[in-house]
Amino acid sequence: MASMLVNASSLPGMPWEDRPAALRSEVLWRCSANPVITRDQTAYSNSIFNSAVVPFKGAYAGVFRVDDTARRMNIHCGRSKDGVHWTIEDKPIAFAKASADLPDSDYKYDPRVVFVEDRYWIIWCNGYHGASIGMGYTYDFETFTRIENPLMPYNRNGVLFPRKIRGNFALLSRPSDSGHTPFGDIFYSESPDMTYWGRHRHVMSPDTKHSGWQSTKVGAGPAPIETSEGWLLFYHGVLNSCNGFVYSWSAALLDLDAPWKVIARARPYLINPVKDYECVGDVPNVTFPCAALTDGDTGRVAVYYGCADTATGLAFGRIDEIVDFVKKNSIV
Ligand code: BMA
Repeated sequence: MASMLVNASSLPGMPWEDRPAALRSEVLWRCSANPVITRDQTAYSNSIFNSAVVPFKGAYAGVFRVDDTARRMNIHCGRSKDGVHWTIEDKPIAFAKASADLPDSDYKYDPRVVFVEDRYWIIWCNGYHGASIGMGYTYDFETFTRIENPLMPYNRNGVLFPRKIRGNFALLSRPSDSGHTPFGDIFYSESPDMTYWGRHRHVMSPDTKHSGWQSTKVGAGPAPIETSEGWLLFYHGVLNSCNGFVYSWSAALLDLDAPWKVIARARPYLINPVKDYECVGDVPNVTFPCAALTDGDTGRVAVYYGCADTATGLAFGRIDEIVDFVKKNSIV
């Protein structure tokens, strides 16, 4: 039986293009309008990439990584009617602090947005004595509240699951160093209250044996997508070439009740930097997924990914075909 989305809403108007006939064997294909978000779309932006979007009130809202022309990293709110054309605010999000003694952020980047229970949670890489994970929420994309950093430095790629697991909020993250981190495994943690995190479990390491593209480090991308075959996790993998890091991405399936158990994990990448806008920019050869939209009726998925740390692209696919690809090409 074909794999199906579970707990997925209908999203008939989500961004979509059919697979071009010339790309018969590609599991994911790029939007013809890529990059859909360009570097100078706000007044003072140097680049807009590695950003997160969600369906919101019949349209779309998002939190965008915007590096400004002083090369300060911050996150901005944006809105779109169709998920492709975006209006992004010129100023960064002004978070209210949930408690007066919450330390300031030195910077914010690589946001994810995930609706869990009653609100939209925002997770980002937060500057606090180096790279750390930051956390906040909004109900309406008008006012935003920041809560305690869930984990100690150094860490990046914090990604929430869209529902509680074993009665707890569940988070993926990737402990790191404070520089460009030549290593990186994905870990899983749980919290009863979004403040105290524990029950840490290892999920996956880089793979040096079967697939070069993910041989240096791996990190979770968009929020895991619930399917009948397990949590579908898009994740990025990094290869260390003679010219520096190359960021590609692919997918894995995690156990629904014990998501630290990897059921299947693809050997080949799904998207690798090949287009000009993925290979040329502030950091060449980077594709970095941070958000996905799905339609529960058709099984369509649209993934937003950063391109060369400069702009944002969209790729399309079908959940059943992606799950099949991961299972047929699994290294687990
Ligand atoms: C990572 C993060 C990402 C970035 C990537 C490639 O460490 O900084 O934001 O896309 O490097 O430069």
